[in-house]
Amino acid sequence: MKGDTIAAPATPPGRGAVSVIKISGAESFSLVHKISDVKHLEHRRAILCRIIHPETKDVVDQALVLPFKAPHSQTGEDLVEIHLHGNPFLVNMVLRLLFEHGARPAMPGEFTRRAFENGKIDLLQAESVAEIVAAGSEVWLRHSARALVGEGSEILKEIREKLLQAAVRLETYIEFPEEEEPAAITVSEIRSSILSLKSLVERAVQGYRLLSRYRSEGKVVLTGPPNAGKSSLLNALVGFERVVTSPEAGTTRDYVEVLLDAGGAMITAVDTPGLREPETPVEMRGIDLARRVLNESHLLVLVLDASKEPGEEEKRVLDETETRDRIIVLNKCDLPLRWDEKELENRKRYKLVRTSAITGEGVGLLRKAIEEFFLPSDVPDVDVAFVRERQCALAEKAAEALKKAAEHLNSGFADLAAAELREAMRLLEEITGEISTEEVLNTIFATFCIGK
Ligand SMILES: Nc1nc2c(ncn2[C@@H]2O[C@H](COP(=O)(O)OP(=O)(O)OP(=O)(O)O)[C@@H](O)[C@H]2O)c(=O)[nH]1
Ligand SMILES: [Mg+2]
Repeated sequence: MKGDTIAAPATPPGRGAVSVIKISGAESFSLVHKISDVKHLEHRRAILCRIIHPETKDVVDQALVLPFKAPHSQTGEDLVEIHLHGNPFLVNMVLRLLFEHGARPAMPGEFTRRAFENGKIDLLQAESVAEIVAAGSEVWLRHSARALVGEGSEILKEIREKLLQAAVRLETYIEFPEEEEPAAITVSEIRSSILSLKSLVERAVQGYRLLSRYRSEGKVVLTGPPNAGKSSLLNALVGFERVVTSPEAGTTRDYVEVLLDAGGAMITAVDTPGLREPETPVEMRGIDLARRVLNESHLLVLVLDASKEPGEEEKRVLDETETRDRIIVLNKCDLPLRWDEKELENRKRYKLVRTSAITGEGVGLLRKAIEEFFLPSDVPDVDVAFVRERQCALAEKAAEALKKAAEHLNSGFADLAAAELREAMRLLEEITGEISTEEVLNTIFATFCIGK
C-alpha cells in the first residue's frame, strides 16, 4: 500500500562500523519515539540516542537518528535513518521492533519508487540509482552519476520543449498558412531543427551502447590450444600458483575464475581448458563449458605457444575468435620463436603481446593491455546519459519518429509531420516517466534491491 510506513536495512548485511535502517512514511517519527528515548525529532538534526525495547525496556543499542521532514526527504515523506552499530543481529532486532509497531518491510526499490511517485526524481534518475549501486567500473559509475543529477533529464526536457514549439508552429501553419512567414522558410527551419534534435538523441543512444560494456564487472577469458601456457599465465597474472599446470596437454578440465583488481574496475579472469578435439567425455564437457564462458566474456586472451610450429589447431582458434575483442599472446617467448609474427600482425586484434609465463617477461604488458581495455581513456562525451536499455529503445523509436517527421515535411505533409513530432514527445516522456504504467514501473523497480 502506498501510504504505509516502510522500513528496511539500507546497508548490506554483515558486520561493520555502522548499519543503517531507513524508515519512510507518515508513522516514521512516531515509530522512532516508540523504540527510543528520543524526545524531539527535528528535520535534519542528528541525535545520539538509545534504542529501547518498548515492552522489556532493555537497551538495544546506542544509535544515531537522522530525521527528515516531508517533503524534504529522499522519498518526499517523513523519513528517518537509524545508524546502528554494524551487526546483523542488531539490525534484525531493530527491524523486528519496527515491524511489530506498525511499519512493514519495504519492497525492492520502494524508497526510490516513492521518490519518483512524489516527484523528487524522474524515472531516468530513479534507474540511475540502481545503476550506481550495481556499477562494476568507475566509467559506468561516472556515467550513471551524470544521469542521477539530472543532466540527461534536463536536456530531454529541453528537447521536448523544442519539439512542442515545432509542433505548435506546424499546426498554426497548417490552419493559418497565410499568417506564418513564407512557408518555405518555416518548413525548412523546422526541418533542420528536427534533424539536429534527432542526432542529439542518436548520439545519446550510441554513447550508451559504447559505455554499457563497462556496466558490470569485466570478464576476460584465457583461451587457446592446449599446453600454450594459459594456466601458467593466469598464475603469473594473479601472482601466485592458483591453478595446476603441467607439460601434459589437457591439464585444465574445468574453468577457473579469479578476480583481478584493476584499480578502477574489478575484472574476472577465467582460465579454461585448451580448445581441441576432445579425447574423453569429461574433456568434451569441459570444452563445452569453456565455450559458454567464452561467449559471455568481454575480452579474450588468445594464448599461443611461440615455441611450437603453428598448425591446424592454432589456425582454427585464430579464425574462430576473429570476430571477438581479443589480445593475442605469443607465450613461451623465452624459447626459440617458431612463428611468423607478420602473419599475426595481420590478424584482427586489440593488442599483440609477447610473454613468458616462466620468466615473467611481458606479463606486466599483458596486464596493462587487459586493464586498458576495461578502463578506456577516452570515454565518449554524450549530452544525455542513458543508463538502461529501456531508455535507449524508446529513444531510438523517438529518433525514428523524428526522421519520419522530417521526411513528411520534405514531401509537404505538414500534418503528418506534426503527428510524428507528438509521437516523439510521447516517447521521450516515457523515458523520464511523465507517462508510465503500473506494469512498467513494477518491472523497473523489481530490479532494485531492498532498502533502495
Ligand atoms: N618455457 C616456457 N614454458 C612455459 C611457459 N608457459 C608455460 N610453460 C610450460 O608449458 C606447459 C603447459 O603450461 P600450462 O600453463 O599448463 O598450459 P595450458 O595452456 O594451461 O594447458 P592446458 O590446460 O592443457 O590447455 C607447462 O609445462 C608450463 O611450465 C613459458 O612462457 N615458457
Ligand atoms: Mg591449463
